[in-house]
Amino acid sequence: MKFGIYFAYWETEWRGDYKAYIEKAAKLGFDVMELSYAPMPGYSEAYMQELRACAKANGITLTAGYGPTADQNISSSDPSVVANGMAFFREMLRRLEKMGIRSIGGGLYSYWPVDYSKPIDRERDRAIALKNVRELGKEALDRGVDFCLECLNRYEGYLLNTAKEGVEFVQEVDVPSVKLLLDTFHMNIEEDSMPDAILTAGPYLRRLHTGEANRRVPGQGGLPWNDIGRALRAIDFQGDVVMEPFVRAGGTIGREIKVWRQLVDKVDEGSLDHDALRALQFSRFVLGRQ
Ligand SMILES: [Mn+2]
Repeated sequence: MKFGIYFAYWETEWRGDYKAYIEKAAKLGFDVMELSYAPMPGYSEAYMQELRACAKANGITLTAGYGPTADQNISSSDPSVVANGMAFFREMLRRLEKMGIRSIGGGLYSYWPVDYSKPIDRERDRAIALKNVRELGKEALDRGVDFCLECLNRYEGYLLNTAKEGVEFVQEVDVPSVKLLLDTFHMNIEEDSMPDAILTAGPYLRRLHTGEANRRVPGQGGLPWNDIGRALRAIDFQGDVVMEPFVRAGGTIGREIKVWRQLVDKVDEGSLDHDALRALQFSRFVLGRQ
């Protein structure tokens, strides 16, 4: 089990000084730094190499997350939207390989946040997503990238809400690079039992996002972390446990994640770093027993 954190914890926009975050992750003792893919289409080839070298020099594994926009939706019934999305993802896979990022996760099979003012045709969209995820999964396999489908709560997604639905989908896709990303925040809304969901995901689980029910850092709320840890050890989880706390209101992140109030007393960098370090120590002990 490797332990990481999502850079967005410190930010209110989906971008930042990624080299500084890699150095911060190393300094705090993390194994993994998760970055948003959002700014990466604009990176030069030279900068992508620099990012890769920076991670290597700091002993940090990079992972990436992304929420496709409505015009990148590969489950759309509009073929021109799908064509745009497929081209976007092909370029993404090329860039990830270049940066040495071996794992991309999120609601990659749909778009985010979903506009629920429009009608939803779940079966139709699922079939379209299945075909296109399979095609991209083969390309991801060639690039050495794992394509991790995140199961999202009902308010943020409608195709994969539970681990069981995720496993059924991934089994139908049947390409080894296509795996699952579970997130304790979403599981807390959708699953009967978090440990059972982890056992259900079993070998398909590649990444686990962690955070309390209100998205504070692990250890500052009431989720069943001991049971979650037992389940991870029962499936011999070798993937990445990435905490994904959101505690700051404001900006695009505050609006899209719906953080309407500051969830901690202090959000200065030192206080956030301190909470992250405590949560890392808690996670290594309770989940990884290291
Ligand atoms: Mn997540």
